[in-house]
Parts: sequence; structure tokens; C-alpha cells
Amino acid sequence: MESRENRVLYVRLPCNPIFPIGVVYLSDHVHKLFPDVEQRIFDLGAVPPLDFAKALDASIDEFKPTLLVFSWRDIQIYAPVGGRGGNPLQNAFEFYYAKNLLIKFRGALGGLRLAASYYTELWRNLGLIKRGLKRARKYRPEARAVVGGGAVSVFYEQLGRSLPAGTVVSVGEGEALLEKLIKGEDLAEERCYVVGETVPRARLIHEKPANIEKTACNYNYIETIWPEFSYYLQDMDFYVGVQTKRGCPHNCCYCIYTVIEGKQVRINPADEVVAEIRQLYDRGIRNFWFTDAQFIPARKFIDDAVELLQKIIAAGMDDIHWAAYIRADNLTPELCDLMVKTGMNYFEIGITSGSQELVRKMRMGYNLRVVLENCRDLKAAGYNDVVSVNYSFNVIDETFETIRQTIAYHRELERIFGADKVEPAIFFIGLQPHTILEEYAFKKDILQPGYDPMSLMPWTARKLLWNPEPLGSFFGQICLEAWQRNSNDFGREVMAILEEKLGCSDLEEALSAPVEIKDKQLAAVN
Ligand code: B12
Ligand code: SF4
Repeated sequence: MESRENRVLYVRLPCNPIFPIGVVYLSDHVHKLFPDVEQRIFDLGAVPPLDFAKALDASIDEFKPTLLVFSWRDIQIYAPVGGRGGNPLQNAFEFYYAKNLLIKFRGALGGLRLAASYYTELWRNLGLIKRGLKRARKYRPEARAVVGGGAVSVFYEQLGRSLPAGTVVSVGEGEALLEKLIKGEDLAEERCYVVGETVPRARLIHEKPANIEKTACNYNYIETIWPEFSYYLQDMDFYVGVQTKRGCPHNCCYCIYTVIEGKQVRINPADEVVAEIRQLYDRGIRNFWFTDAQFIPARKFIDDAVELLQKIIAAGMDDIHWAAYIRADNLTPELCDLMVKTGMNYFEIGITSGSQELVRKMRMGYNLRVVLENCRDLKAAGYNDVVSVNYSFNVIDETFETIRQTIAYHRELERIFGADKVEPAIFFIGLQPHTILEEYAFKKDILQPGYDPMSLMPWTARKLLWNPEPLGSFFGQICLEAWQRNSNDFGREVMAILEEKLGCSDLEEALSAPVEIKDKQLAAVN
């Protein structure tokens, strides 16, 4: 009875055009449980910025929701590539490290522009939530707002301060929470809090997600509630998200995925994943991004990956392409073969450093030697496409020696795949709350508890964009030179300059991590 009263509007807040898989899955889940509940998806990612407010109003006027589900994907945009406010990393580095005053000034201006666009986006999204709720209440005074998504999961403690009283702030997956909201049940057991009524429990983010077995998303239904679905079908280069599992068992010191999604890996049954891909395939989609935190989180999930890829082949979908985050330490020759056969044409490996010693200190659980062996298997299986290798320098205990090791490792990857196929993506870690690295920063007095992790004020941002001294300025100079030489091939330039300045170690040195070197600092934190 109660469920018939609910009219649920999913508003995906403005975002680069990434398929809004989160709201699609949530609405699918709700529909499977409550087929009578009226739902609508409204994606601001497909609306031009000047029209946001108008389009939101129109959607609310038309649908008159009782529950507004706001999905907020990303806030933090430090990246080595052009972001929405320019190239954030370049602006910050020019401001912090440039010796030439003109460049420093340019960096300061760029930083200002970036900060302006960051805060504008933040306030704009908060404004859209308030505006939407107010408007919905004109029609349905009982209307309620709930906010969630990747950005909210990371910054749930801070965001609540700026949201209207009564807004439910959700951490992690939203399926179980929406179920309760629709049934009108108590939310006390859910990973959420209500602005002005409850405060986030200590360690809320560390609580386990509900164990819900995912079934194939019903796209026949989704297209009836999402008039703009076709927007994502038009561009055939687009990688549409499909999730094959949730959770990551690892402990990498800077990563929050493992906290958001939980450590327990939950596999979506292969038949269901294939049935979902089939529906998209029949609508003309050929490119898929497996949105898992890791496609093969550990060796014990190799069989699940094999099963899925075999079933894709058995389903006859032999002209698809897919991409994912891959822990390349968990491959077998059989899996490599299947990856190539099923059309994997891009993957990212986040080894972070080519020095086994540092990889261990960062608690990443990677064996770099195994990664190389598996990459050789992948190449032998016929993989000829691009691999993006994510490096983050200067996370912890970096030295000139470990940099030389990273270069040796990178050059070996280039020997395996071809230099033009290995793209070094140079990230600097954007420090995130609830990570081991955050605790380390507290211990080392780099940050004080109570700092604002969302602040882009230069004095805070300088610490959150993790690049501590003594090597911070050195990396700053290297990056500035790389942008100057060729900003379109930033990663490769960084590697080249580092090699010119420091040389390259022996590969064996990179691969061995002498046991007597203690992982003192992070171990102490752990
Ligand atoms: C896969 C992924 C990517 C892929 C996406 C590929 C694709 N075609 O979809 C790629 C590599 C392209 C990517 C890029 C980036 N990403 Co990314 N990505 C992810 C990852 C690993 C999974 C996201 C996903 O799709 N999950 C599966 C779907 C089903 O889950 P979901 O959308 O989160 O929705 C669930 C919940 O969030 C919740 N939910 C969602 N909305 C709502 C709303 C309500 C009301 C409720 C109750 C619940 C709820 O329920 C949903 C179902 O369970 C997450 C980390 C993570 N593990 O969550 C980061 C993450 C989303 N990315 C992030 C960022 C920052 C980026 C970049 C901006 C990085 C950069 N600096 O360049 C870029 C660019 C993105 C852009 N907009 O342009 C951040 C966002 C938070 C932040 N720090 O600001 C995350 C959380 C990682 C992190 N911790 O930093 N990413
Ligand atoms: S393996 Fe990847 S997703 Fe898992 S904790 Fe490490 S960085 Fe995060």
C-alpha cells in the first residue's frame, strides 16, 4: 500500500558524460522489489550547464516526486589531464614550484580559476539539491531528498553540513537504503545519517555493505523511465558501465575503494552479467567498462573472470570491446587468452611504483615480478592494444634509487608491449579521508585531525595533493619541465626527464625488496 505512494526521481548531478550506472542499478533494484512504484531517471550529465536549473525544474514539475535520489559521482579532480577547470595538476604545480615568476603567476591564476570552478561546481550541486527539494515540496509537501554516489561516499561527513535538514546522506551502495526509504522503515541500521537529526556514526564508512545478489539490469524497463537513455547509445565510442563484482580485499594505503565497497568481494553471477551485456549489445552498444574496483581482485577470483569471459564468447558477442582496472598479478595464460578473445582493448594497472620495496611499503600486495610475467603472457596471447600504467611518485619513502627502479620497470613493460602501447599515467595521490595514508599524515603531523579534506585553499590543497618534501620540489620541477617540453605526452616526458637526470637501475634491483628493510612508518600506522 505504502509503496504505491512513492514517486522516485533519480537526479544524476552534473558530471562528464560517464554512463550513470549507479542510478540505473538503483532504479532497477527498486523496480524488481516494488514494481508499482513510479520512477524516473533525470541525468544532468546530458544537459548543457546553462540549462541545469531550468531542466531540473521542468523534470520536477512534470514528475512531482515524493523521493528525490541525488547521485553525485565526483568532486575531486586532481588529474594529470585536462579537467573541467583546466589541468589541475599543472596549475597547482606551476603555482607551488615554478621558479620563473611569470609561470608561477600563471599557475596562481590557473589555480584560482580551478578553485573557482571547483567551488562553483560544489555550490552549484548543493544548490541544485536544495532547489529540487523545495520545488518538489510545492507539489508534495512530504517530499524527501537522499544523496549518495562516489563523491558523497568519500566526503559524507563534510557534505552534510551544507544540505537541508532532513536530507538522508548515504555511504556506499544505496540499494538497501532505498528499499527501507520506500517501505518507510527505520534507517538506523543503514550506512547513512539524516542531516539535523542524526550524526554519522564513528567508522560508518567501514561498515559492511548489504549482501545483495545482483541480477541482470532490466534495460527494457530502464528505457521506459529514462527518456534520454538514447543519448548514450548515439556515440558508439562510448564505454557503457557494467559491473561484474563489488568489493576489493586489498589495503593499498591511499585507496578508499576498499572501504566504500567493502573488503568482501561479491560476485555478480556470470549469467546475469552476460544477460545484461546482451541487452546493451542488442541496442547497438559494443564498448563496455567493467566498473569493478578491480576486475580480478585476487587469485581466487580468476575462475570467476574465466567463467564470465567464456560465457561472453558462448553468447556469440564476438565483436565487443571492453576495458577495466586490472590487477595484472592475477592473470593466467588461459585468462590472458580469453581477455584477448573477448576484445579487451584497454586496461589500467595501478602498480603506483616500479619498486617492489615501495609497493610493499604502500601495502599494495603486488608482486611486480609476477606482473611482468603475466604481461608477457598477455602479449603472447595477442594483446596489441594500449595499457595505461598508473604511477604515483613520492607516496612514501621515495628516493632517487626507487625512482631509478621505477624507470627500469617501466622500460621493461615497454619492451613487452611496445613503447607506443604503454602509457605512463603520472598521478599524484589526492589524499582521501579514511585511508591509511591519511592516518600516516596525522602521525607525521602533516595534517591535523579536523582538517577539511574538501578544501581547495592553497595551504590545504598543497598537503592533500600528496607530494611531500624532501622530494616534492624535485618532482615539481620535473613535471614543469615535462609540460614545457610536450604537454600532450606528459607521462612519457616525465619518465624521459627522470631517466636523463637519474639514470635507470638494474631490473633485478627493482624486483627485489630486501626483507631487512622495515616498513616502519606505515606498519606503525596499521
Ligand atoms: C570505474 C570508475 C571509473 C571509470 C568509469 C568508467 C565508466 N565508463 O563507467 C573511469 C576510469 C573512466 C573513471 C574515471 C574517473 N573517476 Co572514477 N571511479 C570508478 C569506480 C572504481 C567505480 C564507479 C562505478 O561505476 N561503480 C559501479 C556503480 C554501480 O556504482 P556507483 O555509480 O558508485 O553507484 C552505487 C553507489 O555509489 C550508490 N549510489 C549512487 N548514487 C546514489 C544516490 C543515492 C541517493 C544513494 C542512496 C546511493 C547512490 O548506489 C549505487 C549502486 O550500488 C569508483 C570507485 C568505487 N569503487 O566506487 C571511482 C570514482 C567514482 N572515481 C572518482 C574520480 C575522482 C574519477 C575521476 C574524476 C578521476 C580523475 N581525477 O580523473 C575520473 C573522471 C570521471 C569523470 N567524471 O570524468 C572518484 C569520485 C569521488 C571523488 N574523489 O571525487 C571515485 C569514487 C574514486 C575515488 N575514491 O576517488 N572512474
Ligand atoms: S587493489 Fe585497487 S581498488 Fe583495491 S585497495 Fe588497492 S588500489 Fe584500491
